[in-house]
Amino acid sequence: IILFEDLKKAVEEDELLLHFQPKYGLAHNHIVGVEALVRWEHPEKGMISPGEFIPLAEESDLIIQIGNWVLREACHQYKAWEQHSYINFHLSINISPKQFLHPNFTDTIIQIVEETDMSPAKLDLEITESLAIENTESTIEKIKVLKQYGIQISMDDFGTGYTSLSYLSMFPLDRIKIDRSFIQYLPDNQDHLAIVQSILTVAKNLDITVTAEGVETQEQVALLSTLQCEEVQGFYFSKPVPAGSLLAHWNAQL
Ligand code: G
Ligand code: G
Ligand code: MN
Ligand code: NA
Repeated sequence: IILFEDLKKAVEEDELLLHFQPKYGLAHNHIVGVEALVRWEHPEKGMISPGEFIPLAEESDLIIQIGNWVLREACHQYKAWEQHSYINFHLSINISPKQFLHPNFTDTIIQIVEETDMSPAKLDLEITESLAIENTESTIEKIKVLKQYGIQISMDDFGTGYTSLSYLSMFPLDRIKIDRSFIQYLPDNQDHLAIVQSILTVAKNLDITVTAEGVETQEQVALLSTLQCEEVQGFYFSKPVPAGSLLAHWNAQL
């Protein structure tokens, strides 16, 4: 069992770290983006998954502190990669709904981008569908401010949050990530195939890039390629890895 006090201490004592999972462009099989994923290296319990501690953090303002730490750390890492190598991919950060809804959200993001000298055009924020349903107006406003500044916006885990495809036209999104629950039973599941095809058709018409998440097999890669899905991410290509391994993956393809 994880205690709130332990998590608070972990944030203060620098026990959090980031792993990075690459996202590939299907056309050329190159890394087009990397997603930062937080981990907690507990001194006794070992590596703890964000699936366990993010929900706990979301019960208080600790999620704001963790979210800001993740963004700052990821931007610093991106700048460090840039110094070691020519890189050309974007950096994706998961944003919790509570973090997004905070009144200072856009100001804080812009402040961290400036402080770390991150290029806004290389930054991509992954938001969730629930924001679209419950806070439509203010969500659109915030997305517009960020996009005006040059930052990309993706909708994560698309298809799980009960938004309809028509929501996509209301939000100025750069990308949607199809939830892995619609990918994992491909190519066999005909219902999921129909859903994925519909998402791809609508997204294409709206000029929104699509990433398929949770790609684990060669058959799925072949199918998604036939369907002209632009981007893929999943264990078939790479698990989330430490920063050094990520750069090695990138350099290996140059
Ligand atoms: O990496 P893993 O599969 O264990 O991630 C589990 C969940 O935690 C995923 O839903 C992922 O989006 C979320 N997550 C990982 N890192 C972060 C983060 O930095 N911020 C937020 N809000 N969620 C994260
Ligand atoms: O909610 P979000 O999409 O941000 O969650 C990302 C998490 O999904 C990552 O932390 C990673 O551990 C997990 N993940 C990524 N690719 C795969 C995959 O191919 N299969 C499975 N089962 N999980 C994956
Ligand atoms: Mn994500
Ligand atoms: Na996702």
